[in-house]
Amino acid sequence: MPNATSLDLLITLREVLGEAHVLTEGDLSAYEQDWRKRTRGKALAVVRPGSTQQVAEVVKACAQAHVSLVPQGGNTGLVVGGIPDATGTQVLLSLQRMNAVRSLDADNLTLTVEAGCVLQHVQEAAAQAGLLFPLSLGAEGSCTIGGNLATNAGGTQVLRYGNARELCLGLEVVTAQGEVMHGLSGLRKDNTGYDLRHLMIGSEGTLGIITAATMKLYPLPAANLTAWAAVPSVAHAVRLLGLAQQHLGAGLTGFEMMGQFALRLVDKHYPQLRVPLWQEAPYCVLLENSDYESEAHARERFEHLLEIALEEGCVSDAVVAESLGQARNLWHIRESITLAQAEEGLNIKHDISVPISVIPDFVDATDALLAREVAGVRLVNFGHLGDGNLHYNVQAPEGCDTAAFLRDYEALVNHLVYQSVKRFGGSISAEHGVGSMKVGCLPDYKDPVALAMMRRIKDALDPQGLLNPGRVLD
Ligand code: FAD
Ligand code: 2HG
Ligand code: ZN
Repeated sequence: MPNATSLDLLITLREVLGEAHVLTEGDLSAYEQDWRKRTRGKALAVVRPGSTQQVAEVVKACAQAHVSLVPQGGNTGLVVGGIPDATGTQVLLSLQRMNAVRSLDADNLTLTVEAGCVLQHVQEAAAQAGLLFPLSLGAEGSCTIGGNLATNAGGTQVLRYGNARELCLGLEVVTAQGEVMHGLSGLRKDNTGYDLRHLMIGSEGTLGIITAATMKLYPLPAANLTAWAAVPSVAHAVRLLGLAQQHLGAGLTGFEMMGQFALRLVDKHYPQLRVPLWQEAPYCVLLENSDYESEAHARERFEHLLEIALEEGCVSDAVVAESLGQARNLWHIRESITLAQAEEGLNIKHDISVPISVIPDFVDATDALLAREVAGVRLVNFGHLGDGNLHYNVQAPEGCDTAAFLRDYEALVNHLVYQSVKRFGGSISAEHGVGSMKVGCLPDYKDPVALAMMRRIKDALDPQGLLNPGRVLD
């Protein structure tokens, strides 16, 4: 039951946004439940501002009432960072109505979009101008550019174009005090002090609310070549990566590795996708080359690489996509692993990174450790090998009660995997962020001085602790 202050706040929010955009009743599960259906929160209200000015007024009203705010884009985050907690006291601020493309500057190769713009629409706006916006991930049909920046999303083209961070030139941000920071610069060089853009990117809604961004565009490549290769081991996949880098140079755009069990789940739940070669090898690799030279020349080089890899034995078999449609199907298979895992049941996710050179040893050691400590565990190992970033995921033993498995084993599995990551010099989160799922164990794996600096930054920018409390820092 909202108290008097909350009721006053709701009145103010309705004055600012209009009745229709302050939701307190009906089915709010799209905003209150996380994508993995692991947690359900309860908001005091879901507010849907339509402009930066409205966001600023909402933040000011909440700050005055000492009510905390949770920013949300497409709600596809995987670490329970963008839904309200269960208290019914937080305001869920959805950016979805702020979805305009503000401008495109073809000469400057930049695009300025509002935070709630769906990633796929950003890609389409670039394509309509004959340009490329390269950020690409499985959730692109519903995640937003604001969410991508708030989580510093990676995806499948990081090898060549970098994370969301590398693609961002400027931000417009509403601060915890409700001021607007106007930083929508299309400048590639600007050394006038601290780069606050980089503080906001990856801050998961805890330092400010991103309302718009200026992003980099690229010329469209003339040729894209995609291959799917069966490899005898993780070590062979790493060797193939080295060969691909040597032969394709900067043209190597994506390099994804997928374990046999991950592909078996796709085959089981989506047989119509016809997963190639998955029964032939413990791992498959999906690699892409994009080039500005002619298709024929690029294809010659790509096929030469695969011949060498076959000769050297680091590939046992391979198929090359003959058309854009075939290439899209191969990527679709890769991007269906997350959904196939969800179909199979609740699971434990990891988005760890280790130096590429130690990935084979990391996988061998961690596979053995988990097999010994958690009988029957099924490993769904796949991810962005080219970036040293694996989704070293864990599915409950066949036929067991998944909720009971998570209750009894999730903490142990996380501990074993994270300790292994630490031994191999890695990070416990390379992609999805900390959210509320990893907040408790961050102090065990983050440098204490860095963590203390993070706390001081949070205190300085959000002294009331109103922006997404309990996420990233507890
Ligand atoms: P939300 O889920 O709404 O929010 C995520 C976080 O950002 C929350 O902490 C939220 O408070 C904050 N936030 C959202 N918008 C704003 C804003 N405007 N200002 C400040 N804070 C904000 N991630 C990857 O990195 N790589 C992948 O390849 C990848 N693949 C995925 C595939 C699937 C099928 C799914 C479901 C998720 C995947 N993700 C991946 C995870 C996820 O991080 C991304 O989907 C995306 O970046 C989240 O965007 P969103 O708009 O849905 O954000
Ligand atoms: C991907 O790379 C995403 O497909 C999701 O980051 C990973 O489901 C996952 O664990
Ligand atoms: Zn990923």
